[in-house]
Amino acid sequence: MAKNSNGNGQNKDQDLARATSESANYLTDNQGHPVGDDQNSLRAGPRGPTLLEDYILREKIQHFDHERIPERVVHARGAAAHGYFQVYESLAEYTSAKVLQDPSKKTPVFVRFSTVAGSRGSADTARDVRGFAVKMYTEDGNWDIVGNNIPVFFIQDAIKFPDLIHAVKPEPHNEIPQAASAHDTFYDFISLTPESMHMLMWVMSDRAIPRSFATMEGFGVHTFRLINAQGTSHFVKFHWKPVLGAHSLVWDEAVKIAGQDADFHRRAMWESIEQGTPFEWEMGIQLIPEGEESKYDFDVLDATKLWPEDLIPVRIVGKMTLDRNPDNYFAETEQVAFMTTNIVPGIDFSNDPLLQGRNFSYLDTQLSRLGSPNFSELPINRPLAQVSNNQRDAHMRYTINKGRVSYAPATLDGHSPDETTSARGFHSYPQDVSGQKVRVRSESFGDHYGQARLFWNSMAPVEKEHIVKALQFELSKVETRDIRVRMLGQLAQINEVLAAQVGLALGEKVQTGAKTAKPNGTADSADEIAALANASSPTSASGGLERTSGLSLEEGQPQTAKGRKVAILAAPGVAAAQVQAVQDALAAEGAMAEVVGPYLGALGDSGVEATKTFANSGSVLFDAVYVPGGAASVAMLQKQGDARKFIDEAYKHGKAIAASAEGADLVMATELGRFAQGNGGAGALAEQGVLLSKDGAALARQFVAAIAQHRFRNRAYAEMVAA
Ligand code: HDD
Repeated sequence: MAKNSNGNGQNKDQDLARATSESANYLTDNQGHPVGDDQNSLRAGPRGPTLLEDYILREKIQHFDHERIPERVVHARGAAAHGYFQVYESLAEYTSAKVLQDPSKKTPVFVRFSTVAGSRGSADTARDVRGFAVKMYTEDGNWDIVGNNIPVFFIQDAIKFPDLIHAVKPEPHNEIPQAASAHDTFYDFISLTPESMHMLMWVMSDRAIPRSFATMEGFGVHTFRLINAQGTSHFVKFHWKPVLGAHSLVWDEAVKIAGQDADFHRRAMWESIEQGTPFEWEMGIQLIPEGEESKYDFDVLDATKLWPEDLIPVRIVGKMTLDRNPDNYFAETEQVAFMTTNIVPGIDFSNDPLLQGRNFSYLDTQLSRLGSPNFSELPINRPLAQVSNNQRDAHMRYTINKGRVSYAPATLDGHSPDETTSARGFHSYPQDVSGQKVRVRSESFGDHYGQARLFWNSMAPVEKEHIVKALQFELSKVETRDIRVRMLGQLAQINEVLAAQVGLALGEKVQTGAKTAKPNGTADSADEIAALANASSPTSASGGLERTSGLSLEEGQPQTAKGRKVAILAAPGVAAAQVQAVQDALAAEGAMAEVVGPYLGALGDSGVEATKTFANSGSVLFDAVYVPGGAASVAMLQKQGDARKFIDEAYKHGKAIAASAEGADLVMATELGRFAQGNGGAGALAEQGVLLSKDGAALARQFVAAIAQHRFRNRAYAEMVAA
């Protein structure tokens, strides 16, 4: 077959190297002219006016003036990394997609994580959905799974997307609030949109404040199809399960981190990859054979519904590893263009109306953001597969096509590329389609509360408490009472205990039904309501399940200290051997440690160096705290409010705390220590993940095990400690 090759099959690294201008070892302008002076503009005499002739000045300033491209209208803030995907065993039974067939093949990937509502400069830890966009450079062209860290969406039809986004974005008259859904326009829209209730439950849950990109699940959200070589179709949902388990921040941490380190998530990914610890996920699929979808009481085309894992298990089929940071944020992370239409032969769309609308939106948005249909030629977007067609020209054309044929059919020069009619070519699944042209929502999309209840029922008590607190926070920021009341009405449809608890913080009494009935028909104390909170609500659109696994973050997570970050609190006189011992124990488990001291650098002649200080970091940036012995070090830290607060705050947030030898004195000097005295002291603290011991080696082991538990929810004094 003749080809109009544009060289796209070249090695990607070579292409990238060609695209950089760093090869000259002297300064040039953009035309390659050597520059003799980059410090002074050309002027008429040392004190005279600048000359128009100064092409070097003009080119440099003009390029600068045009440095920004429009930020993404949603998902503006993001960070990305390179890596690869490998399937565990051939899925040829289900799909002819080559990327899912050969376990020996490593398919390069580029993955961008993002928040949705905030602009490019907003904080990483805002309460929000996270984008989880995967681009696989497969041999049959690029495959993008443009997903989120939540498996469902706010709306069922793409025509509502601009409304949803206008409602959640900062309000148009004063551009407040940034990166936050806690405001009137969002809840005005949501309270009038019952189909959003399931997604709202997810966004108010701990899922919306992930601990790290590495501890986030990813979901393709929509139902797609897998098609095998015989043309058999299965409906499929794609999942990414984090190898480290799914973990979240607590709200107080998320708020404080936004101030202490707005780049918390992107920094953690960058540093981990630089240190040689990749981020890893396993790919999972849920399958429903074509024709069997109607046996469920939810519609597989409805993006506000998930497929309960207890009904349709997730089969783990491969692994994705992110192990290389981008070289240049703009060229790669900012210019990467994801599109739901990037699928490969063996995978196909479903009729999900949200997906169908997205299939228009992404190409359109890339034309607007990147300014030319040639965005697909940018190094980060260019497929590794050959590109060969008769499309030509347009702004910023990179390819130099040869020959005179740019049309088909053609005989001249033998140059027109042939279609691939064989199995290799992309062929849409030949689904029967007929019907009237209508603008209607299918009745099968009509249940808006059943799966919201399934989610609520599936939460652990502490997760329910977090959802209630999140809604109390969000709705108390809504200034219009009518909207608040309307939201309580919606919440009552999901679970009246939930609505009543949220209502307490809003000064509203929520009528509760039979289950919570009081003589006056209301529930009016937090304790009374909490006692009822764990009763399950009846569900629908859930395949008959009242609850399902796969939704709670408190269940079934792998226990590992890998990737965790530990603060070692130290001052001059610290026992260096104890610091070393815990550092070794942590490193052996793949956890990281930093010494936090009163100042940077060598701590007296202890041989220990502080890499962080109480001025530039706080406990919220770490997963656990260790206090080594050394009488002088501990005596100094005991006098520092910041050091004591560090421990109290870590305690409040449920993090593992350990202290060896004299280090225990610092723990006992905190507010938590004072509560513990007289209440069982060190023994009672140990059960709560606060480990005080003289035996350094045993302590290090227990500490690592405690970190692996992620959080201790049984902290007796958590509410009392003020930090
Ligand atoms: Fe979208 C970006 C995910 C619905 C229109 N979307 C964008 C990104 C992700 C998602 C991860 C960022 C990609 C990147 O990192 O560059 N979007 C979703 C998911 C949805 C969804 C999981 C529902 C299941 N999106 C959705 C709809 C529309 C869009 C219904 C429009 C009809 N999304 C866009 C967009 C963006 C975008 C405006 C902004 C920048 C971009 O595409 O490249 O076209």
